[in-house]
Amino acid sequence: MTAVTPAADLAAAVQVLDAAESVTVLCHVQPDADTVGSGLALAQVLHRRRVPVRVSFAAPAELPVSMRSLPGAEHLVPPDRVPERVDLLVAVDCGSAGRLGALADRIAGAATTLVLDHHRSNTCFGTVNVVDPTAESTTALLARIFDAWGVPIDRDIAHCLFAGLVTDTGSFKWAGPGTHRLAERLLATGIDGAGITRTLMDTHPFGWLRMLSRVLDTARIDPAAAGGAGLVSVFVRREDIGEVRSEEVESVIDVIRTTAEAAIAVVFKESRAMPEHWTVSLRSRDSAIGTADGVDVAEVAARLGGGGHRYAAGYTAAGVPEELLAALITALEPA
Ligand SMILES: [Mn+2]
Repeated sequence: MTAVTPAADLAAAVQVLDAAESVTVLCHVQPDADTVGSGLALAQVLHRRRVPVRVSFAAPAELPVSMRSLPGAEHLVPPDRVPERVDLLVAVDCGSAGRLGALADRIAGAATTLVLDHHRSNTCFGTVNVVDPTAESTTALLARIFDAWGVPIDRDIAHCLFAGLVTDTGSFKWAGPGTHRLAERLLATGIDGAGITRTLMDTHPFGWLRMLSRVLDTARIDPAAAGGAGLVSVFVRREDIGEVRSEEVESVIDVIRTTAEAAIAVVFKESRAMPEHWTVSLRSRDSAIGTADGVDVAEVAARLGGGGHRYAAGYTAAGVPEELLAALITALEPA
């Protein structure tokens, strides 16, 4: 059966958006194409309705290069241009207030906070929370909200929505009933789906190959981890990153998680600015097709202070590699 967002949730979102006199949309730190696509799609809709709107994210300072061709980028402002007091604040694709980074303090100064998200671990930190874990992406949830609102989805908005859909489904590898129907509808507006996908997911500078070879050389496997499910792990240290973009670092997990001998994959990514501070990406796979009985990494990440989805989650940590790996292996032990 096709997943459906409860009509009451959609109506609640529409009511808040429709009543807003000005809107500040916040994306999560280290933004991906789902949070930025959601932010820019919503900004374009509001702008056309003559509602003043700005979109921002706390870090890094620049929008990742792969997302710069997304329509609506003119609505982006640096975080220091987000005032202390705002009318309606909309957080897109953020499972918790912490995902807003330094902009999380703007919630206190917002008349209303609307949370639009699809992370199962969402803490519902808004005044109004529309959280649908059955949505493939936050942009898919937005498509449902736009429909409930009577907003037409044209080519520019479809481009942003498709960006989130194609990336969060891993190029439609994790598609569910209805996913392709939404993709078909977005493609029918005339967007270049192959071009958008290539720009966002399949384009890396030559330096990526060198970075990969250094990093992959350090990969290790722990077959006994997670009660025998197996863990493959990699550390991306500051000196490995060199000049490559954040997109290149984020792509490492997609190579690691293909390891046959491990049901769980982890990549520890060291901060460029702060030595021994790491963001951690966790992936789990179904143990068999259609069984959905793989390890729930959202639960594991939550135990370590993070969150996410059943098969893709993350957290942050500080320390030396051996300690971080040991802490994760402990957290992976079956209860
Ligand atoms: Mn997402």
